[in-house]
Amino acid sequence: MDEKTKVPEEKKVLDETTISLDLATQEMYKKAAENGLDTMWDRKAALKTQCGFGEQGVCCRICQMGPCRVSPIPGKGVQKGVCGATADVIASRHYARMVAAGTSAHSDHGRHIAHVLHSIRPDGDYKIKDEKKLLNLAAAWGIETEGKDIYAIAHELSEAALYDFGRPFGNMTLPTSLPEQRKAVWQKNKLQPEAIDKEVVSILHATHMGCTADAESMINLSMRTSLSDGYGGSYIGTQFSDILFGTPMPRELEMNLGVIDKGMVNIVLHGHDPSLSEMIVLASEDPELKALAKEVGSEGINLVGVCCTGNEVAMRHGIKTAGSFNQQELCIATGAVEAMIVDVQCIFPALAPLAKCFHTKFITTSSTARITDAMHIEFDKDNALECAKGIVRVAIENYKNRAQDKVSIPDYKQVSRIGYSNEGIINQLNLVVNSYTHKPGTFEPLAQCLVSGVLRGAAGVVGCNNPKIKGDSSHVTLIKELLANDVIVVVTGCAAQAASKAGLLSDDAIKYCGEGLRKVCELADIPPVLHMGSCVDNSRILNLVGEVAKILGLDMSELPVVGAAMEWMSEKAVAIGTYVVTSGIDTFLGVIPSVTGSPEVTDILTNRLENSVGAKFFFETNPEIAAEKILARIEEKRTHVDALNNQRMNVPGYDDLTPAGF
Ligand code: SF4
Ligand code: MSK
Repeated sequence: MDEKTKVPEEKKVLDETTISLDLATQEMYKKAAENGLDTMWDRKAALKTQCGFGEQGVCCRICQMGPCRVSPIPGKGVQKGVCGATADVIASRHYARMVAAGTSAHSDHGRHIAHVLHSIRPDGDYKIKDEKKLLNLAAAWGIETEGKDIYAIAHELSEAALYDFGRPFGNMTLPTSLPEQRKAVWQKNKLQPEAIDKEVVSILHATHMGCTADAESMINLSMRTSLSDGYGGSYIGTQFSDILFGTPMPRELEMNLGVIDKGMVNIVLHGHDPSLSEMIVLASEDPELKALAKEVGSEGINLVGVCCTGNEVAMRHGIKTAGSFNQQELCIATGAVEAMIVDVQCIFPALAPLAKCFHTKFITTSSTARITDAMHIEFDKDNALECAKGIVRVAIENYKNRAQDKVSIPDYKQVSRIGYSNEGIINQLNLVVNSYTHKPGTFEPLAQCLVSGVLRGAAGVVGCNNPKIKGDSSHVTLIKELLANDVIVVVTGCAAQAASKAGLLSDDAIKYCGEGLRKVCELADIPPVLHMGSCVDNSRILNLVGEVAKILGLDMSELPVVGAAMEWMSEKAVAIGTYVVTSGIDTFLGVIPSVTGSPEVTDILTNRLENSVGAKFFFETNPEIAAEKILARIEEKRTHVDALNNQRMNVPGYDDLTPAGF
């Protein structure tokens, strides 16, 4: 066993029931730990007490006069760094840098997809799968499409979007779903993003030693930068992926570690960028490779996903999901994985030494995420399918090296309904359109359910797992409380996988719902928790909220909707939370961000932002209390839709104005 992977002898195996709600995770952790393997929970425990200064955001190492650790208590201890930066300056700069890194990750992903769109040709590996979306987006970017070849339009669109990354003048293109009232709020507060790369560069400049030293200005810059993620990089990543790989539609599949198949060549896809995983999916269907898988003695090729790549291929192809962020190591620990293929983001460096304890090939494919001790096969988008076939071949040929006596796969998998892109949701809503709405193909029925109060509100529960919290428990507890109170829930990222494992993406979950939500689910034939995709697909949620606000003539901040990231860990989550709040949607964080050493920054985020953008952050680690606060906030925000409902009730023929069945 690799020395780097061994659990030190004096370290004891943790009580598995404390690490995760999920039984498959508990079982696999226990086996891994008993076999001397080291996983995220063991490493978290080994850190013992984590650094309090870092935790509160008051340690600065921005220049080499530091690091400077200042006191988080006003008036007590050292109050300033060498340059005179206070806790407020240090914590706000730290926050801004998290937003910059998160925005960079999503936006670089979006840029890569835009480059793939630019490279397509009729005889190439990548094709146009959603022509309608291509034309709609081309119109939004002001591109003339009449009489033009579809590939020429795609190239023009990708160039226009790539221009928005470095636009030298003016402002980047914003989605058409954005209500005018929201744009006005941004204009008033100088929050309109100029260009995606420019925002990241500018905020890094502003956080450089000797620049912005004012917490409020720093948070404002953070908001502007985050918008270039949600409405720029992530939006491009999602929409252009739909053009290239297809817009997801509802489907059923199985999730959890039990989808790893003892008799097959198991290939785990992990990361975020679908341009790689799409080609691996195609390669795994290649007749020659399928035959090779049989020749080596297996029953075939079993592709499974993890984290957001898992979400991408699940939503578009029904590829089973083996797990979320906190199960990445456990996949390898089953001993049945021939290859784990990764691209970018959320990939533990620990996977490389862990893979060496088994026969697993841990294959990195991107120069953005090279990892020591991994096998590296650079993915070439211009020779994509051949490259993907080569990677799949490595996995198949590795099957013979599997030690069957090391194989242990927890027998847990959950059937889930997924694939609720905005278009997928609208298709379902068409089932409840009646004579009043007359608008099939819109979110009108959903908007009217919110107005009538059949649904009290809607919540986006998103984000990661974090070993500071018993895995999945906060996501699941919060979601169940919301369902019981007629709040419909949409999920993305690892929160979606948590919901899936807990059976919440199924019709069976209707048993957790209040009366109104139950009716909506039955009529629209949907589960009460809708899987909308990966982390970049939070941009789908922004579009959904924007469209509903436009239908009702309201600002996004006037809708009874909230966001929640109860187990977040990533800088991307900070960018997401910031653009959600800047969009006018309250956001609940179940892991406290590293800003509490500054009362000023904490006050801005959890209080004062409401004055400028109509929403704020709530820091609440207890999911039950978070649910209570969310419900109270939703009722507060219902004032605007209640007013619309009162107007509606005074309209003659009111009875006809209710969506069918309500
Ligand atoms: Fe210390 Fe100021 Fe340098 Fe930060 S920027 S490390 S507070 S001297
Ligand atoms: S993968 S960012 S752990 S949601 Fe998008 Fe999951 Fe969070 Fe990574």
